[in-house]
Amino acid sequence: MKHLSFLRVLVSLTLLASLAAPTIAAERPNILFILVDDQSPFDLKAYNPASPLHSPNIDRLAAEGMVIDGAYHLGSFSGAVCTPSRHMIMSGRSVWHLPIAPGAMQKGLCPPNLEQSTIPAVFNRAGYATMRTCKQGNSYEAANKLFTVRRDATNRGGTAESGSAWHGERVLEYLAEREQSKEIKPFLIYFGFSHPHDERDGTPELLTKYGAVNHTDKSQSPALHARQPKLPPNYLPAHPFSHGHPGLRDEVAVSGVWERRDPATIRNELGREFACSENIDIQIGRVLDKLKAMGELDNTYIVYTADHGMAIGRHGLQGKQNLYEHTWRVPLIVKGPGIKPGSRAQGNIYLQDILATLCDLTSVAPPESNEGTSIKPVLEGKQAVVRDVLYGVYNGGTKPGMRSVKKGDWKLIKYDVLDGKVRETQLFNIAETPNEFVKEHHDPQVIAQTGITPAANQVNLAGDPRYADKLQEMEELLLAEMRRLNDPWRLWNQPDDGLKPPADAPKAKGKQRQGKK
Ligand SMILES: [Ca+2]
Repeated sequence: MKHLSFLRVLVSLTLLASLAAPTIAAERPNILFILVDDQSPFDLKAYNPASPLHSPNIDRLAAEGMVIDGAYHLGSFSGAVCTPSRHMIMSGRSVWHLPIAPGAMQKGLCPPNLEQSTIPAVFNRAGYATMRTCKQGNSYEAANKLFTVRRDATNRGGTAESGSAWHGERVLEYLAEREQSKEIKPFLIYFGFSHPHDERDGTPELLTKYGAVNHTDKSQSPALHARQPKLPPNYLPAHPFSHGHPGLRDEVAVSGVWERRDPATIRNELGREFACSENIDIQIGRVLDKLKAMGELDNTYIVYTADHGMAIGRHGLQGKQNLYEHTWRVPLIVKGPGIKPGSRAQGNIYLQDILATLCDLTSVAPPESNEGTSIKPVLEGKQAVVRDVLYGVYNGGTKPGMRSVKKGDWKLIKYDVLDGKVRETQLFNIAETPNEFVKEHHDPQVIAQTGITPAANQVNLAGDPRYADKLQEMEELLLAEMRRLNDPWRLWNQPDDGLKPPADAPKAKGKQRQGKK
């Protein structure tokens, strides 16, 4: 008798356990990975409550999920910053270990056939239905073509057919097909947009909303309009010194801006950017509504991010080829099962952590070649950060280029460009100077334009003897990170470590047209 009742208890316990644990095969979560092209986190209300951008659907994702404050991309060795960034997202590998990194394959820093270990390959093998829509080009073609369903086109126009609505339609179409065919495989949808990357041709209604026009007259600035977004707080009419990439397309040739940095041009271009970003938000809303109607929304992890940030007038820069926070950082919002609504975390994550995270959230084994770290413990509120030190590079222009390192509130940026003609160091306390103000932001003429008067300590602290020890500590951290990540260059004040710069590194040219997309 005793034995029987023990068995009965055991059976009921087993039953209870099987009810409590999700039946993995039937309920594997879906993934909706949303990637926009060129967007600063500071454009979004989730990061900058003062932003006039109307993005109710992205705001709702933030309210129902987690906002990551410290999301970064490792950087680029090319003016086309999109390209390495998208390789890192797809493969989980760090910047100098990518198949396209200068010298990486020759030095054995990247395994062959890496595309077989990227997001679509991994999730196809795991039994997911994979679908992608995104821009074409400046991406990772070998990986892109592994999605089972692929609907790519570069759409940056101001109509439904030529703009972001086209990408939204492709996802809606795919979801409708799944309904029709009664597809039971969970999905991984890579929902990419071609905007707000220039040309930022918004729809007429949204351009009007932000007081902007699709300005095409290079000979003059567009008109100022009260509805245009205000100048960014760290606006400058010019960067204080050369960024080291002469003729860089994004800094001299973007239609509507060119080399102009006057307030009317910058405010109009921000209006265009916001018109494009709001259109993206509308498309996200349509897809979320459809997922809800299908009963799939609650079992879907939704990740919203960008391939890198963007300057548009901040620090007198226009493009994505710098390491200030507005450009080095990316927005990152994640919603899904087990993530506390309205939560925030510092995270200290890189875009290369996406693959490992998606694998962890779906109990799929990450590929051996993965170097990213799952941020699941952060998303579950168990951990604040996945790393303490962050490294960034931009050296698509003259070498060795720019480098940054960040730890806690402290950030160092170094510039070693134009054959030694520019050697600059910036040290910021980001908690005290989140806008990375430099002495030019204290100029009364700039203050008159932005309406922002920086405090006396809100400045580059690299030359301040009170911070000499901190500067030394950050310099050492940067060198350690460069060594750890196999950065093939060294800066003027670092040991050369016996390195020879990669043979295939492009030489600085007078007029480069890199970074087209
Ligand atoms: Ca981009």
